[in-house]
Amino acid sequence: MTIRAVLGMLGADTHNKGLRTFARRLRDRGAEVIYIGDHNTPAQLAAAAVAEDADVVGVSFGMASYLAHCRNLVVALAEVGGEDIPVMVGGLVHREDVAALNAVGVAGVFVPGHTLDEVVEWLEKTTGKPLNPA
Ligand code: B12
Repeated sequence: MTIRAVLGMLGADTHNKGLRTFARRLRDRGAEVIYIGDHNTPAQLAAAAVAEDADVVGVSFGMASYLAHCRNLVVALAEVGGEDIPVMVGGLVHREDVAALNAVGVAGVFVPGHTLDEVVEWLEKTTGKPLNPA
């Protein structure tokens, strides 16, 4: 079984082009991608991740509101029994905020310049699953 990723935008940030592009690329590498669109609350995204039996949940930001949203997402996941589902974040994330994001419980932070190969390597290591099972 391959990696199942639930992806969605949080809050008012509609810079979804990056996440839609990432979703397609991840799908083309063999992942099962469930893309739930814009304007989600952390609770909605957490509920989708648990309902879809996700191996990872991914969010993307074009605006600098990611720290509060990510903190709330990690809390929301714990509230619905999804505390073991790792959170990854990408988009326009500043390198100097990586430590703060890790501190609120984000497992994978990908800043501009990270390659898809690096994300795939992280995903396989973090979930313990191969993207292209034989
Ligand atoms: C296109 C764009 C828009 C479009 C968005 C269209 C859409 N549907 O996405 C529109 C015109 C709607 C828009 C609106 C606004 N925008 Co705008 N926008 C941009 C712009 C020019 C490009 C962003 C983009 O699409 N890049 C292309 C994608 C493919 O790249 P990417 O996001 O980096 O994604 C790649 C990787 O990062 C990675 N990735 C992405 N997500 C994820 C997630 C995970 C988990 C992983 C692993 C990887 C990953 O994979 C992707 C593919 O390689 C940027 C400037 C810039 N050059 O970045 C400004 C920018 C993001 N916008 C900005 C602003 C201010 C706004 C507005 C507030 C403007 C206004 N006053 O109305 C509004 C806000 C709208 C809202 N509510 O969100 C600012 C944000 C500043 C900040 N960070 O605080 C920027 C940086 C411009 C600037 N220099 O000021 N915008």
